[in-house]
Amino acid sequence: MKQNKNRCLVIVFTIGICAFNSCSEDDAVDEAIDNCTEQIWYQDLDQDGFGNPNSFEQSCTQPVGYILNNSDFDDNDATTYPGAEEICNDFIDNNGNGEIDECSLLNQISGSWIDNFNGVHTITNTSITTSTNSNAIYLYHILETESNYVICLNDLNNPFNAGLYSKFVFTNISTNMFNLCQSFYDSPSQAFIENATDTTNPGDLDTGCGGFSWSLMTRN
Ligand SMILES: [Ca+2]
Ligand SMILES: [Ca+2]
Ligand SMILES: [Ca+2]
Ligand SMILES: [Ca+2]
Repeated sequence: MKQNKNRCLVIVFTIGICAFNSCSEDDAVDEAIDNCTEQIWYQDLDQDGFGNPNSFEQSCTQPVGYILNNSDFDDNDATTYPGAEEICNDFIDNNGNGEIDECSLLNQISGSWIDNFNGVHTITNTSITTSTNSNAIYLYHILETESNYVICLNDLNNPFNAGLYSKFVFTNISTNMFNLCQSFYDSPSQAFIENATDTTNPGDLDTGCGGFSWSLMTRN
């Protein structure tokens, strides 16, 4: 914590001495006193625009590195402040709501990914598009999102199983990779998948996807 300097009090003290000594203050000092409105300025060490409530100075003018805001709860990390976007998988409570990495599934897996067979997968909030290494393109419309899977309607133009329903299960999600298993691909309805037993096994990446291996997806 920095020790504050009360500049106004210094000026007043100086004037007091001058009055005692019958000296006269010039107009500039009088004006400085009149215009001095002190404020409390808070240090913003990480420069995220939010100040440290425990480190402040009182001054008429803004000290370098100090701001009026005092709501930063970690002034050594520019990714943390009230209202910050929660960054997934960094093990930090970025927005200070008491929850660490509270990210939705789609928040974590949105983007472009490439699988271990060179297929490219583009995931948005509403769809999964997969282009295989044989250039076939599959589009799946996301109908339901849970913590580790989505249920989709297969697009009517898909090369196979058009208009039927799929389930994609995700595991080992990190910033730059995850494992994926399409555990259902030709189901007659969304309800059918919801009521069916999913036999995927995230503990067995080699054969835990219906006897096949889970796809390893890395950020494209
Ligand atoms: Ca700050
Ligand atoms: Ca901060
Ligand atoms: Ca949080
Ligand atoms: Ca976080």
